[in-house]
Amino acid sequence: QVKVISTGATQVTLAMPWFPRRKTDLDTFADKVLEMGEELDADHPGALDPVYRARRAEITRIAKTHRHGQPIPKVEYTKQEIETWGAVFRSLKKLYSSHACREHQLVFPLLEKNCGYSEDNIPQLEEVSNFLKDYTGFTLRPVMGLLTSRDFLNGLAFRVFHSTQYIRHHSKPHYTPEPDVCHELLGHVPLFCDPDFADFSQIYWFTVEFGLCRQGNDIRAYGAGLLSSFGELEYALTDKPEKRPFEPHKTSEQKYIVTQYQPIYFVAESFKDAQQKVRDFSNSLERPFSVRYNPYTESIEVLDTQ
Ligand code: TIH
Ligand code: FE2
Repeated sequence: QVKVISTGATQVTLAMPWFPRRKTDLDTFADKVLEMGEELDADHPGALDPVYRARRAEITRIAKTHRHGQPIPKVEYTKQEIETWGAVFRSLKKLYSSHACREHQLVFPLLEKNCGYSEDNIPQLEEVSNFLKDYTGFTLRPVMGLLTSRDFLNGLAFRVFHSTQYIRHHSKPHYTPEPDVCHELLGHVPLFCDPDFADFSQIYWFTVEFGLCRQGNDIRAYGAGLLSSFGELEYALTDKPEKRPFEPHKTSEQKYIVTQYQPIYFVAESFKDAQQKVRDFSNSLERPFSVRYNPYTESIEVLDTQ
C-alpha cells in the first residue's frame, strides 16, 4: 500500500533535488542546453562553419521561445538541408531491411503515409508529435541541443521527447556527434510508436540510443543512434565492436564516448526481457521515496513507501 503524500499542485517538503512536477515545468528547460563544444569535441563538422552555425541559431530560436501547449512552429528547410536529409534517408532506407529491428520496419511505412516521411521532405515536428500522441501518448517538444541527462530523462517521465529541429552538417551525412532532426525522426520516432518500447526508457545510452537485440538467429539494431547513422549502423553489426549481454547493473556502470562509433554494444534478448531487467534493476535502487505519473493531471506524485 502506498500513500500519496504530495501532488504536483502542492509544495514538496521532503529534502530532494528539484524535479519537474507538472508538464509546464518542462518550460524551464527551454534555454538550458549544453553548448556545442562543451560536452562535444571541437571536431564537430559544423563547428567551424559560420553559415551552418547561424542557421542553427535561427532554427533553435523556436525551441527557446516554445512553451507547453503551443503548436511547434514549422521550419522552412533550405534546398541544401533537404538534400542532406535525402542522402541520409536514402542510405538508411537501404539498410533498414537487413539491419533494423522488426518494430522499426513495421511502423516506417505508416510514417511515410501519415507524416510526410520521404526522400524530398523533412517531416515537421508538430505533425509527427500529433501522430505519436495518438499512437502511444508520446509528444515531441523542440529543444535547442543536448540537455543534461537529468533534464532529458525528466521529460520522458511525462512522455515528452525533446527533439532537435536542425539538421547535421552536409559534409558528413553518415554520422554526426550530436542529435539532429535525422536522428530524432528516423532513429527515435519509429520506436516510440511501439507500445512496449514506449514504456521502456531508463538505461538510456546502451538501449534507446545504441541498443542491439536478438531477433531469431540475427542481431538487429533498435537504438536510435544506430538507426539514424548509416555509418555506425553498418559497423555495429560487424565483428569490429564488442557485444555483451544486456545486464542493467553492468550496463549502467559502463562508460561511453559520445562523439565516435561505440566500441561496445549490449544485446537484449527482447524488448520485454530488457524491460523486465530494467524494472528489477530500478526496484533494487535505494531511494527515500518513489514517484508515479498521474496521466489525468499530467503530474508527478511523490509516494510514501516507508
Ligand atoms: N550519431 C548519431 C547519428 O549520426 O545519427 C546521432 C547521435 C546519437 C546519439 C548521440 S548523437
Ligand atoms: Fe537520441
